[in-house]
Amino acid sequence: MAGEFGNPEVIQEEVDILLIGGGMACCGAAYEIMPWAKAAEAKLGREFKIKLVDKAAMDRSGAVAQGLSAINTYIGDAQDPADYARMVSNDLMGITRDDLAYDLGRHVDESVHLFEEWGLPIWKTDENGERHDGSKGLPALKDGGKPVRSGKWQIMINGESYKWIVAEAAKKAIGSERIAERVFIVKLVNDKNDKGRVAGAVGFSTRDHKLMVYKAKAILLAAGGCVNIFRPRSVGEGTGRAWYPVWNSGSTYSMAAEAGAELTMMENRFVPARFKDGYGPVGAWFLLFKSQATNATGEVYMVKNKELLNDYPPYGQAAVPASCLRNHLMLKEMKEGRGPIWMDTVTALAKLKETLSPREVKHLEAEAWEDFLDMCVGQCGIWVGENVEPEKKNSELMPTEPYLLGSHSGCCGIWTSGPTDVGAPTDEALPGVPAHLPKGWNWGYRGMTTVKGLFTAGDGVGASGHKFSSGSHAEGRMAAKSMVQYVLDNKDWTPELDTSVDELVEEIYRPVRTFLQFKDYSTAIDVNPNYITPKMLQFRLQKIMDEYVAGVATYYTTNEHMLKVASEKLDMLKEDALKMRAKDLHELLRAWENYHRILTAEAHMKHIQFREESRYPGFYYRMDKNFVDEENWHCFVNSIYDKNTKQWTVFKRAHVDLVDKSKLFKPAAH
Ligand code: SFD
Ligand code: AMP
Repeated sequence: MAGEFGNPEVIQEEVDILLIGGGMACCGAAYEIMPWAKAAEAKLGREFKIKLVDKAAMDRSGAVAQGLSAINTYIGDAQDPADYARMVSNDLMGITRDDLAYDLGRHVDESVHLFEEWGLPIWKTDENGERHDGSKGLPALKDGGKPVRSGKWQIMINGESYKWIVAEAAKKAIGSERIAERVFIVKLVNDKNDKGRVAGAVGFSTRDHKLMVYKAKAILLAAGGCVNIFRPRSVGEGTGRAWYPVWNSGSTYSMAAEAGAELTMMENRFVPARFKDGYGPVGAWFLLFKSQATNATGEVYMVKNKELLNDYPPYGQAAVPASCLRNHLMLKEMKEGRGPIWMDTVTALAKLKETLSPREVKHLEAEAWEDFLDMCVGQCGIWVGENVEPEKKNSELMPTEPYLLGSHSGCCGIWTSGPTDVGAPTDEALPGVPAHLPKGWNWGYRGMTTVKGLFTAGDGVGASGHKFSSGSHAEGRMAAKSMVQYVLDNKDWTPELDTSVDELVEEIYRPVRTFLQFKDYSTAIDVNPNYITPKMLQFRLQKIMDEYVAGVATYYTTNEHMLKVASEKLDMLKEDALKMRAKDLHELLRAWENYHRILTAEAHMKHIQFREESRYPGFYYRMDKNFVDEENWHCFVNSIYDKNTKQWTVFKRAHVDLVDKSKLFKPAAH
């Protein structure tokens, strides 16, 4: 029976593996999975069933929707995966999982080589050292072609169609019959007989009146990071603009938490320095164009304020200060009234003209625009609207509102099982698990969360970071392989949902029922004492987070008292969230996105409350504990949510360095 509004058709499907998301990580998983699944079929003696569901259309879904101008993680032959693990650790203030970073470092280049094979143009340097964009036809990276490095880890691409290219390969690999686009997953369902295991997921179509109930033996939850829990700088006429994609709504963290998965480092956030109002990324400007950022009077704050780096680990020794510390030095200028902050594009481009050939200069001037046209077209709109020619007029920089993510320069996410063959032997190993990683870092399947059968990748994997697009793809591939193994190891187990389908339908359609029940009570559809619109609820969440949990309103500051107020207000918001209305499928999507955002925001707040120090100055400050306390807080902060009691348990986990970090430090001055 075809569904109708308020009375959806219920579609039930049973698969071996469900992939939630169609972004970089799930595209990696989709590409990788088929050969392993085919091999598994021989052992199972039946078809291996796979389904990928994405809330949007894969060609342009997720963070890479608009494209990108650089691949930020390519190891190459001048560095090794241990160097990469060091860089990740340094940028995230010393608390990351070396096993995860190292493992990613040794696999990521293969994904980049595949992108090139699929048609992504990668910039190259020729035998004379001249740079060419991807159209020149120089040898492929895998055949010894030399990439144009913007920075030590980043390579330049012509990447407007990056996502399209990666999605095409993923779709071709698993086939369109295994893909459901525009299906929003609302929640995971645990197993009836084992609460610590995942057994399925439910969602709804954002186009048709259909509700989907999937049973699965293993699930990859890779639905991106979380945007729009803080009031954005862009309000009013600018509403909707953000740097990270607004459709990353915390589904990964909230659904994992509700299923009982242990989260890690949810106090971490990313506050990127960006071109003001258009949110244009700065990487190419700092690294490729060698531009500098200054205060209002032209002073370079990274030089002027460098003493501030001595207050925080590694106490001024890092060759490249962590992203949060770069913000910290910038914020001093802003807070003390020496803003605005300028990206000195004029000097940077003039200097490049002194050393490059005329052809390269022309190319770079075009790249100044193409950098944004490829990945953040709104920034070009701002430049055009404000008569900015970067070779003639500098642009303002601004730290943005906070975003939660685990794949870019942030490390919040889910605690996952590490690789099985990395790390020094330790006598702390679990019985039956090879002695190689600290206790609690590996339980057999790479990328599995602490919930059996639930895997994650990309923004979902916490305590690592700096994977970016390429690393997220690689991590999805690794998860695919171990999920197939997990299914094989559990071949006699059949998932059973712990909640009835009727109850699930009732819950998911509650905002629709609320609307239908009360819509005629008032004459103005948005004004009604019986319900709240998702848009208004989102404003409320953003106001709480902005004003009490260290958003832009307070220059990223908070304290224990403000957090207590936030906690009370979030509790009331959660009560009111049950009264959200959905007047159509679009609002139903918005309602459930909000629900995911609220739980993610709560996790963030609880973790900041628990960590009694300011580990990430420049990203947030607990003014009552405005220091880094290496003695007591050089540790992971992890949490588990209980969906029945709605309580969080937050706790410490020991941090262990597996890679020697001293190589990061500057040579001693003589
Ligand atoms: O310039 C549901 N990123 C950059 N990476 C680079 O390699 N180079 C760059 O240049 C980078 N920069 C950059 C980047 C991102 C953005 C937005 C800009 C600039 C402007 C970061 C990468 O893009 C990022 O690390 C990866 O994409 C992360 O991959 P992944 O797979 O973890 O997330 P995703 O790609 O966003 O995909 C999420 C998917 O989930 C879907 N989804 N589906 C079903 N149900 C739900 N409930 C769902 N919720 C979400 C989404 O539709 C999507 O398919 S720069 O700044 O440095
Ligand atoms: P962004 O455009 O800010 O997202 O940065 C892209 C890449 O460049 C990331 O790997 C950043 O860590 C790196 N990056 C950006 N700015 C700087 C900087 N000033 N110094 C060193 N690395 C940077």
